[in-house]
Amino acid sequence: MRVLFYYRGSEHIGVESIIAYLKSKGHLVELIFEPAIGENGFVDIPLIDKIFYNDKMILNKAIRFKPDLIAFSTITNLYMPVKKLAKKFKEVMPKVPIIVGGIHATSLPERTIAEKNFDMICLGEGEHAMEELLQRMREKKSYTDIKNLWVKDETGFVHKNDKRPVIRPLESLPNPDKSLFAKYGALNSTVMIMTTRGCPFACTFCVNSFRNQVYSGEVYLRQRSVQSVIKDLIEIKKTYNPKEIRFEDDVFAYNQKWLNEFKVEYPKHIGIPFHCYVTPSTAKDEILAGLKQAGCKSVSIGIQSGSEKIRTKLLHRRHSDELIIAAAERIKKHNLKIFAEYIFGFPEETPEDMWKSYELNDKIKPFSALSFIFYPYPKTALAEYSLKNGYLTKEDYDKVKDGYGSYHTSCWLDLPYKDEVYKLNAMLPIWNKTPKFLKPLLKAILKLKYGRIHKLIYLASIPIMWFEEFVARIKAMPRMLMMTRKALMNDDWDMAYKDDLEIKYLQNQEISLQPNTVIQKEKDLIDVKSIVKAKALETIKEKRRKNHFFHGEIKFSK
Ligand code: B12
Ligand code: SF4
Repeated sequence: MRVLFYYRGSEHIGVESIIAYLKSKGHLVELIFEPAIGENGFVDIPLIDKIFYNDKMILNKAIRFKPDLIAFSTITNLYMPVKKLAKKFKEVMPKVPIIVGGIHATSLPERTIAEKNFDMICLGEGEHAMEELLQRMREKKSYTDIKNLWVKDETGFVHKNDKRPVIRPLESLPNPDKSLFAKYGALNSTVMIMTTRGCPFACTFCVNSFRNQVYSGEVYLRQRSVQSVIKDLIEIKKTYNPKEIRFEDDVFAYNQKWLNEFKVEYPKHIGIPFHCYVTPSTAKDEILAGLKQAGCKSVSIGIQSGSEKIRTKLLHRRHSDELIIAAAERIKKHNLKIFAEYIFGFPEETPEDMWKSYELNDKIKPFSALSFIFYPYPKTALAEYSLKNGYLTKEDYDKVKDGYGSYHTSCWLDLPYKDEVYKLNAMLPIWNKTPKFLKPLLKAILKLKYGRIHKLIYLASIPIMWFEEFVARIKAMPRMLMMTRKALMNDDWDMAYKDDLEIKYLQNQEISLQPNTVIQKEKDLIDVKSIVKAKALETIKEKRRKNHFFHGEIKFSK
């Protein structure tokens, strides 16, 4: 079958994984990618992209590909452009079904499937559900009962199917296929990879607070074996020759045993400097020493708030100030650069709490401080808390659910100190780089009413946060735009592609009907073996669940 994916803004590891899986099952997959350089959450200048490519080129490419299925992936902040493009695709190809997956559809299934141009949505992992869907489409069978999918039928009724167990082991999937993103120039000198799915923690502002609860009967967190990661990286190194690797795992190398193997294998086979994420509680001496030995040059660490009260009571991050300061000292001792991340504008946060972030940052002295504004991502525990406690109006939550604004620019909560949120968010990166004797000047600017000067300082701070990365990205932009134009105008898919199985099926319909008949007959028999197997599996699952860090519903304490 012919599947056309759409994504914008950056490469997407989840989509790359589905692409690889579908290709391995013999489907023809194509991608339309938009760099959307002018709409990156900081600035909104779509003209930058329009000079190089436009919707007409996108639609023409889609029509030429003749897809059997159009597949969108979306996070909340991309929902609007996805909705708009789906409408255009439906206008020119009304018979081609459209499926939408990703964290947005997973968090807000009712709202997403209600959109008239979407025929199906996928909740959770897409590899197996997509393959089953294509298989059914290929065999001209009904596909309204596929697990993980919600499917609209001809009457408009939505079939809401159960969820599948999470994919385990992750090595049962092929390595993510980056080639379609690469032809659009979406990969630059830094290449991203993930070794896990999920996070051992469940901070209330993060998508994991909601996802861990949806999968509360089983452990969502899974890790690929070192062997499989290294094999993947060897290919990446050979094909894309990156200067740096970014491990995008929510928390990297929290598992000492895994790291002990990785720290030997990575330098032996890969040897490219890398960046990854740690938390104040996982940044232990032994872990950091392992990371350094492996070739790590820098780490991001989420501090989120300088106020211990906000961190522990509201964010469910059990990190005392001392623990954070000690973790930062250890990271520096191991000669790793620190990128510290903060969020301003939490419910209940006072200007004094916010100022504590500046004070704590002064103690940590990171290489770079990155700051964001709290964005109440749908269904996260803290978004729901904000709504319940009057910090977020229903109307504004609806705007968030449509993806308006960004965590760089929008404070959606009704806070008495909104200006302080904007000011303190805008100035932290510069504050971090300013020598002590100049800090009184910044303090004076912070005392001014929020205005242009703070916005200007924020814009100026973007390159300061990570200068090398900023320069690399700016340099990569023209190439990315040119490559996008070229990829949209040239068709390089396999023109001779024939769906062999579909042809076989059409010639001899019994091929796929036979197994069904057998299942029908066996239905009434009691299969003792499979009952025993299911029980054993349940016991293993329960044990895994008990050993996991996160055990159920989040309870907020005042
Ligand atoms: C890696 C990562 C990035 C990377 C790469 C992007 C990517 N998604 O690969 C970078 C650094 C570029 C990035 C950027 C941003 N990110 Co980000 N990112 C992540 C992270 C840590 C992992 C995503 C991932 O690859 N997971 C592993 C894959 C396998 O899972 P998956 O993406 O969910 O995909 C599976 C399913 O969702 C499903 N699926 C996905 N798409 C589709 C499509 C179809 C048709 C089907 C059937 C199924 C399906 O199948 C996939 C495979 O099983 C998540 C946090 C998290 N743990 O999920 C945040 C996260 C996705 N990011 C987030 C955000 C906000 C952003 C930014 C907007 C931040 C910013 N800078 O402004 C940008 C947006 C850039 C962009 N255009 O995508 C939010 C989104 C929240 C929300 N509700 O929308 C998350 C959830 C983090 C958070 N705050 O909680 N991100
Ligand atoms: S540690 Fe990071 S990724 Fe994990 S739940 Fe907390 S904020 Fe989310």
